[in-house]
Amino acid sequence: MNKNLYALLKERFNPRFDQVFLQSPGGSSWTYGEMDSLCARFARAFLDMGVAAGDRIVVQVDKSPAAVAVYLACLRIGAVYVPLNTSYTANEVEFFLTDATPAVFIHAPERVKEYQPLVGKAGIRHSCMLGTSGDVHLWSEVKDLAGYDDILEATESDIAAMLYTSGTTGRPKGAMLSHGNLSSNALTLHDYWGFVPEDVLIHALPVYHVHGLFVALHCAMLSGCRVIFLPRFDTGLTRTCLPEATVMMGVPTYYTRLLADAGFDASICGNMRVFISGSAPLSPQTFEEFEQRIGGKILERYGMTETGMIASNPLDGERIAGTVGFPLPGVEVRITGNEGKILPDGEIGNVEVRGANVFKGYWNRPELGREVFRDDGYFITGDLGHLENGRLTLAGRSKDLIISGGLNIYPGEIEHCLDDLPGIRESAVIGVPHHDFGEAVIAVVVADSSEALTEGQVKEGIKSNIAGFKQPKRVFIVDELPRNTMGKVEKNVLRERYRDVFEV
Ligand code: MCA
Ligand code: AMP
Repeated sequence: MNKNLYALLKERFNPRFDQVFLQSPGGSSWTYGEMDSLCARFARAFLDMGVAAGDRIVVQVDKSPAAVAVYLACLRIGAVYVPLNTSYTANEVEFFLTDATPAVFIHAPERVKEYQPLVGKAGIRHSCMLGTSGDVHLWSEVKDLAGYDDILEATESDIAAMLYTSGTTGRPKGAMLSHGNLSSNALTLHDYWGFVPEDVLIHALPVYHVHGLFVALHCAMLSGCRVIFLPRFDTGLTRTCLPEATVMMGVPTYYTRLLADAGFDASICGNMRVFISGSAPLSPQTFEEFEQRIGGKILERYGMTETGMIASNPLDGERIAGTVGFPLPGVEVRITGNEGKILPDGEIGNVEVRGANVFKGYWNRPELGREVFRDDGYFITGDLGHLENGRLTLAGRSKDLIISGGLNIYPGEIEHCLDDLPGIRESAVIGVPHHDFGEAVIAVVVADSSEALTEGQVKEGIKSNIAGFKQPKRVFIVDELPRNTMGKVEKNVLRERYRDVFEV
């Protein structure tokens, strides 16, 4: 049997071929049948370019129905889909191109000047432009093509997508997710959250991360439901779409922003059956404020790029603030001490996960894969937590990670960038509480004694090298960094010192 994820999705949405799949707030829409046909034409275009199964297609484009069709076309022909955050700079993209060695690179038309030299340097056979509206660039090229209507035979372990996730040290690494990984997680979530064809999902998330691309779209496609496809999260627009919606998925920032809007109240949520939150911790205050205002509880779940979704609060049972619920069916979770010994209920330790959802390893980095897997197949997530009566509660991270507005930022990457700037001797990057993003990045730097350094100079110095969301929102210049007796920078001291920089 064909284990290609697209075969599964298509089998499920087939009875609803004429129904609307993606609907933009402006009124234009794509039915499931139209999306299948566009996907078939992109698939044909890629085959004509010589793309073979297992070849990577790197895609950095704005959110649009065509971006979704490109993803589905990659699945269809067994190519490996590699989406990139649109805010990555050319410097960051160069690394991804060199690492992934794609057969095709698809980018936004506005960035052609920046990317032309990179494409030549990386020796990429085909680069194409894809904008958000029809009839130009790749859209026009596929318009009159005869679609590739087949779906390439794939096994469960064939790689469907590769998503870059930053390492605690060094450069990001590509997590390889197979057709089996994605299918198993999609089926589980679809059933666990009770998706039905009558659902209407508000989709305001970007489509280059697990949350917006896999979790949201796969649940919708398995049920054949309608998706209100917003170009980005906007509080006012989301509010106007709520009355006709039944499900929303978002990062905690979406909910804090909605709650800050006086027009967000129970009267516009009459059809809503569930609000789902994930990617970052949902604060108990937001959970409670939401319950008081709307009369229902946000359903919080927990996942990772490498594993898809791991645990979820129940659809029907009790949802508890500050917990991420029960391990999903088919997903095993255990808590271990530092030597790998399994800890009893209630004790905090490493969260480890095993199941059909867990990724196949890091692209070209087998040694890193070995570090994060136990011999019995459990994956060490880098998150800390405890289990109590089957429920998982997270208690921070052993990995040095900042999550800002649902986006992951590894301090090491920013510190390398800062340390390369003239006038900086050393730096420490930390996350501190932020009223909108949950956590915000700040940098504490030590200047070379001879130089008079300003916050503005430091910010300007790294601007073109790293994506906007990673850039420190404040920079503090100090004489020295606090260190422990081993000489290690005491980031907890810095976090305490700067905890009130932003109004929370
Ligand atoms: C934008 N900016 C940010 C962020 N986003 N700064 C810190 N953290 C952010 N998340 C900065 C920009 O660089 C810019 O800075 C300024 O804010 C305005 O940018 P804009 O794009 O207009 O911001 P926005 O539209 O308000 O976006 C904020 C957002 C967005 C809506 C929270 O970041 C978002 O949709 N986040 C969701 C990310 C997501 O999908 N996460 C799931 C990952 P300047 O003004 O200085 O230029 S998947 C995952 O984590 C796992 C698997 C899971 O469990 O789901
Ligand atoms: P990513 O590397 O983008 O896949 O992000 C995965 C990380 O996001 C996890 O390892 C957690 O640290 C964090 N995360 C995801 N969902 C939650 C949640 N509900 N609560 C707390 N942290 C979360």
